[in-house]
Amino acid sequence: MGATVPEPAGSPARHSELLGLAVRLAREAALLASSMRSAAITDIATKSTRTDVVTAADTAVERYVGAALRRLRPGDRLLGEEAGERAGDLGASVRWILDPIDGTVNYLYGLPQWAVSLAVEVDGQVVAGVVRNGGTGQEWTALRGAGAYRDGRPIRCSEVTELGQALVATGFGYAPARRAHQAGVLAGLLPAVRDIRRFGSAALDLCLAAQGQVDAYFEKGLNLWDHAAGALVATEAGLHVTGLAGAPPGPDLVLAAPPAIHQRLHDLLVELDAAGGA
Ligand code: LIP
Repeated sequence: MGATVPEPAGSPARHSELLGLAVRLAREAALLASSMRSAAITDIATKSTRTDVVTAADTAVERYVGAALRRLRPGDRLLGEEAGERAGDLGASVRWILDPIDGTVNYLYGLPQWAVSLAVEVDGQVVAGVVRNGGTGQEWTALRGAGAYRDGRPIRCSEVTELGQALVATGFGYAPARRAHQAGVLAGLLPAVRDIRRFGSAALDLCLAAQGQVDAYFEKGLNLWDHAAGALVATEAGLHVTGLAGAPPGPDLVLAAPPAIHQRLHDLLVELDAAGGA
């Protein structure tokens, strides 16, 4: 029997294999975070501000996933929220993008709205992603071009056609000056939409939008690890996920909205300077 020829990194079969590993690691990571919460919340550090917290669980989860990937996928790259970029082999085509605990403040307060978010990028494009709510056990997955799922069942986004009927999720930065600007954006947005929701985890906000439990989501100031996996879930569920003026989602703005209202919501956010401020 001839030697098995490894699948090229870009093949759908390989993407599915990468998703399988991502799901396994996300489940193990969520269990680790849950198991150590009572201890983890006694060892808290802060980052950009006194309310931008990192717990021992954030660090432990990232170390766990990093060690597993070094063992199982030694040549791959890893970008993690706490440790930053870890180089892989020269020319490595696969990069893992991890937020060990997205919604850290919720985790700290015992609110069941925090997630392990793990995306897999091949040749610069996210092709697979998993978001696992560590508080509820709900799990969203997506493969590029193959749909979005929650707990293995297909999901689709909202079909809302009027901005005034849209329930819109958002989030805020940690710096007081940015929060003041974002409050001004909200003041302009509130009269134009059904209502606003703020749950505290970008990854989960994108998944809620993917399954139509909110109609749209936007936020300024996110890092790639906050939205890489959730944005794929949202895209595969039928949402337009963009940044400003056709740019890809990024630190200036992440906007996920159904096709029928995306442009109007985008233009209103531009008018309100949602990507501006400190
Ligand atoms: C969180 C984001 C959320 C944002 C929070 C915070 P973290 O990420 O997921 O959307 O509004 O301020 O940045 O810090 O919990 O990983």
